[in-house]
Amino acid sequence: MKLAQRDRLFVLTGAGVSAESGLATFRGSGGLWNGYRVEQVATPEAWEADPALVWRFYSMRRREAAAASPNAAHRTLARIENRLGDRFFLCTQNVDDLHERAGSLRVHHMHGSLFQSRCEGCPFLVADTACYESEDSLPRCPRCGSSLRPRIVWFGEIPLDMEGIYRRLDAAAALLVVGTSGSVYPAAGFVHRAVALGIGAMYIGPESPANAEAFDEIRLGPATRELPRLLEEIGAG
Ligand code: BV8
Repeated sequence: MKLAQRDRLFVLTGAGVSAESGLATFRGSGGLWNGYRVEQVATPEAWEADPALVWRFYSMRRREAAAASPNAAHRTLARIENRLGDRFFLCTQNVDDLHERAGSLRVHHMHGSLFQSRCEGCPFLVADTACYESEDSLPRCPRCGSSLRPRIVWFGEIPLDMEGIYRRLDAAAALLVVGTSGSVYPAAGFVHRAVALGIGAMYIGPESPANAEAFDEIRLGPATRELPRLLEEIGAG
């Protein structure tokens, strides 16, 4: 991947960049997500039907993410950002905070953030690391009394700041996609948008993604190996 002096880089990451930190990927666990089926827990319908179950699921994910550490993939992306500054933008599908804990500053969580909760009835939003494991401990909004939910974008909900994402993507000279199966939209469609605009697109991961045909280049391997190699190549060392 060649980046000229003023070129902007747009990076999209998925669950694969956190895999080597020990966090389960959706596909890796055979379509179950930490033992739950996605439609059981990551949809508004699931929340409507059983908020306690959904809070148990996200409480478990909070505990796992808090116990995990960033890996060399997260750290390498932070180094590339350090070198490129404002020419770098990281959009992640992940809801964990490992990119930030590795030093990334310019991170957008398009599917929300595990360590935030928001009110169902008003704009109240709060940083929240708590675990809610029993029916009678479900959190309520301190402002309006409505239920607090995980600040997560579920299936059927619109990802956060799509306008800002597309503005950044359209201004990039290169798109780097790392560790995502390319099965969830609209994230999986970013490469098609990029290529249609003449933006070069590279994928890094151990297996070809579902949208492989759209990429100019695919580097098969774990992100912790391939990203440091890319770092050398683009001279952001
Ligand atoms: C929406 C939060 C409308 C939950 C998540 C076409 C267009 C638009 C929408 C749709 C469409 N077709 C279908 C839809 C609807 C739906 C969808 O895409 N369904 C799929 C199942 C077909 N999309 C939606 O509902 C989205 N909303 O469309 O709104 C709209 C859109 C735009 C504008 C206006 C209106 C909302 C989707 C968000 C759902 N929430 N996350 C939570 O985390 O609890 S999605 C969730 O699943 C993740 O965030 C992630 O995005 C996805 C999992 O995917 P991956 O990250 O790719 O993980 P996966 O396990 O699949 O793959 C892991 C990869 O890592 C593998 O490839 C593996 O090889 C690789 N890997 C493993 N080890 C390593 C590695 N890579 C590197 N290194 C390693 N060591």
